[in-house]
Amino acid sequence: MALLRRSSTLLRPLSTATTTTPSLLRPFSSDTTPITVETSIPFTAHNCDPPSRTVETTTQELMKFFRDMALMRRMEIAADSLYKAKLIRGFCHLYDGQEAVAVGMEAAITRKDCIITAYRDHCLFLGRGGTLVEAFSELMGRQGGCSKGKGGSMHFYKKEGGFYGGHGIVGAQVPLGIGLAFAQKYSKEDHVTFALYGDGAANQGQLFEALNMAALWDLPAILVCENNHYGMGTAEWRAAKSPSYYKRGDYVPGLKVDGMDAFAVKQACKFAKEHALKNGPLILEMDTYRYHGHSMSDPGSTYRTRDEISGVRQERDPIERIRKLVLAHDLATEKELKDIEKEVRKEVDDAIAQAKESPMPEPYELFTNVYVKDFGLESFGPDRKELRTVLP
Ligand SMILES: Cc1ncc(C[n+]2csc(CCOP(=O)(O)OP(=O)(O)O)c2C)c(N)n1
Ligand SMILES: [Mg+2]
Repeated sequence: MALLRRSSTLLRPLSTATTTTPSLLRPFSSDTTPITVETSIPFTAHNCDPPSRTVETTTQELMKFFRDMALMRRMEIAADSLYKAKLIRGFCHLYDGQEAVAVGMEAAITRKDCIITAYRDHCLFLGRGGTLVEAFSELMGRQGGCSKGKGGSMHFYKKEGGFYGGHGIVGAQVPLGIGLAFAQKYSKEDHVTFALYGDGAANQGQLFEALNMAALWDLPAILVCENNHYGMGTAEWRAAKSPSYYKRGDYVPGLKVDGMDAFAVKQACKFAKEHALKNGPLILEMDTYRYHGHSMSDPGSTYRTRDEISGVRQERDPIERIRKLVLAHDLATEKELKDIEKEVRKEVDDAIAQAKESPMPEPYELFTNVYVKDFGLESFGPDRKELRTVLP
């Protein structure tokens, strides 16, 4: 009963996606005429004034949001099938439902800004400019993967795109993210780091220790709590005395954001970047939801009701929100949107076919990139014949 009572707040009508400027039918790929949209609900702020609900966009951006999220969704559904076909092994955590966080954040920042996250990392990698072929190759443990097939689902990485992983130890990416923000400040760069973590990680001590240092040194760090309301099978209210994660920084300001609304995410991230560069850290709590279970070994239906999942799909789905906006503005027809989804499906299928052609890593790769070269310890050679250890 308690689960049902608490989770009913997850539902919020998609119909609240209102628009304020009328528009005409336009070719969507390049139309940059300004359109104004309003976020689903107002932001709730802690220790700061919230940004406006009114967000500037264009046809081009709306269509990009639709396409990018449709691509991410399709990639995750395909990963589910590949896992069941045993072409992906090991851990695999899917992001479908949470796509608006990835696309909204990207729309507000540049690739010079850093993102670091936990193991639910496939879609964030795509957002940072990673390709589908690199993603599927990594998932299937192939050489063509973004981590040369040696990391798998939890360890996607793209340094040149400002993406620092992909981490399997819950919460450990947050202090690393604060380190990235320290480096940005130290190098006098005008860039920030977004360190993402889940509601399950939000109660860990290391998070508060890192936040304290970030606040002491006014580091350009944004802590993004992706609150999908469950840490594995544990509902947030069973794990946190205060699940108002945007307030948990106490002296650090925070903002609660509808993480199912890409425009709310964009607005919040823009606000957070400006704030962090001027004043230091900030917490963004993204109210979001994952449709899949925690990982591929969790059917995801024992600790929550099917009605809850289908209710969120119907009322708050991030892709459907954009579809509704596009149709309300007559920016594209239903058929054109369906065609985009078809195109995306083909793109995913082609990428999988290409990834399957990529060979498995060579055995000697087992020991490369494990230790920093010439820094204490160096090991290589799977037959151990060449094993060499250098102590400092
Ligand atoms: C230090 C540590 N403890 C426990 C685990 C096992 N574990 C993996 S994910 C997870 C739950 C995390 O939930 P949350 O932070 O809400 O992220 P979500 O999976 O919902 O995105 C746990 C306990 C781990 N990987 N690392
Ligand atoms: Mg969670």
